[in-house]
Amino acid sequence: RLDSPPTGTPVSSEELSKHTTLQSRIWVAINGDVYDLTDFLSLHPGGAKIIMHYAGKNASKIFNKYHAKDFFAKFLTPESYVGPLIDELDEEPDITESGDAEERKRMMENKPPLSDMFNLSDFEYVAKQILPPNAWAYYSSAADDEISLRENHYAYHRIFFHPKVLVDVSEIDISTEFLGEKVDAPFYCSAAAQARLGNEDGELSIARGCGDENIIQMISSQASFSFDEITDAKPDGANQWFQLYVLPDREKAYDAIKACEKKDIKGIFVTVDTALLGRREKDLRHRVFSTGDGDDNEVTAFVAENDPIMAFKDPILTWKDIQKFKEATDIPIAIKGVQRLEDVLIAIDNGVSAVVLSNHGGRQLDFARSPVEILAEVMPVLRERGLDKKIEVYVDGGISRGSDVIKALCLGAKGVGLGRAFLYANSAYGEDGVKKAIQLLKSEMYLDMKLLGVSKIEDLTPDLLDLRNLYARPHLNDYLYNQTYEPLQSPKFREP
Ligand code: 173
Repeated sequence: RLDSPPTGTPVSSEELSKHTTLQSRIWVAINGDVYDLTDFLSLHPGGAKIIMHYAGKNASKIFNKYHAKDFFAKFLTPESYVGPLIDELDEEPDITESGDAEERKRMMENKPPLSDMFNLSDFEYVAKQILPPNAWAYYSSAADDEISLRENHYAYHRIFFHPKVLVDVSEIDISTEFLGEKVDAPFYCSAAAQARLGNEDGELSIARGCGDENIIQMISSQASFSFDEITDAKPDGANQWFQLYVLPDREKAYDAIKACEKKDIKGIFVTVDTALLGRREKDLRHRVFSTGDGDDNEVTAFVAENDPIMAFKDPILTWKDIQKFKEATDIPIAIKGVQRLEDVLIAIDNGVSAVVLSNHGGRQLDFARSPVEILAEVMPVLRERGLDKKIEVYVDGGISRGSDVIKALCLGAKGVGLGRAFLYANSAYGEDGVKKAIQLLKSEMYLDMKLLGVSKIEDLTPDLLDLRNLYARPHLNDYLYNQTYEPLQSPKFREP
């Protein structure tokens, strides 16, 4: 059951089945309770259509796959609780399920042992084979032509090293501090929604794996387990951050901040790049579902509505809100999704503790620049103005090697976040996979620091990098366009 108000009017399944239109209101049964989701339709990140599909029915199966039991408290108003369902009603099938489950099970049983994982891309490869198609589509997709997704990754390849020689590198220490907390390596698990799509234990096994390796887990606002379940899953002494999506109902944000205080969260990362969800077409194509009127040929895609009110996040979130959040708590407030120097300067003026230079893993505005490129622009200005100690600057997106982490740190980042890498490691191997992924990244860093002639994090400096090609962005293939483009023809010779 969800954490809902205790009272309400009992509802029969017959009564429930009458509420399938906007006029009669949209009622849905979830885990034995009935909710009026009419006002929530336009706020649902997965679109209104899927809710309409389950109107008047028992949606528990699909709901429980995507949402946690604190969903009611986090996203709905008390008025949306109708009451308990008084009779048994079969759960409707989950219409997002697709692909060959038997084949996936076989692949899962025969997957390579963890000892065969040599780098983070190996986890991605295995995850791609074993994930249900909808989960792979959701995790891997990015906005539009996925230019930013790929640019995030490739940008690191345009930076080379200037290693030092003949320095004592007998002891390497890659530990550092994030917002005042000791961490064993300068990277963290960034927030990503719906970890349970790929693994039954979802965010819980990520919490355990990160905690054991003393790496911070940033908990998603859209996690598939409740905030309490995830904070309770972390081992003693481990630290967590919280990623906050601010909804039009501001009270929910303050409730979340209070919950963070109770659970000793060490940083609140307000995400500011998501006034509307980006269009991730691989994902949208996979969300095609049967309308179920006995006609399986009729398929509809529930596309992120173009309707301006289809705003999951609040489009009028401003710096004033950030000030208020700061006043409401002693937990450090950070801004996630900053994409220009000017905004870093405003963040400093507003006294925020940290910014994450991020384009949301390429999932929001396509052609947003790669965070590492922005970092290279931002840090020299902060240093020149004596502001570089006033704020912690993090980057996320495109990181897959220890050398990527080192490059970002040389430029002046405090740390880097990885999102998909953790989803993939967790989907394929659970907690052990999460730990192995962290260990691989740590050991890559350890080795690369030795070869770079640097023994501790503070000694990673910009002079160790060759940045000459950083801005020489290569052309990234537009696959969709190229598939249909008909090349121009050269002049033809006459047949002899
Ligand atoms: O990137 C995402 O998919 C994301 O940020 C999100 C937002 C709302 C609900 C689920 C995921």
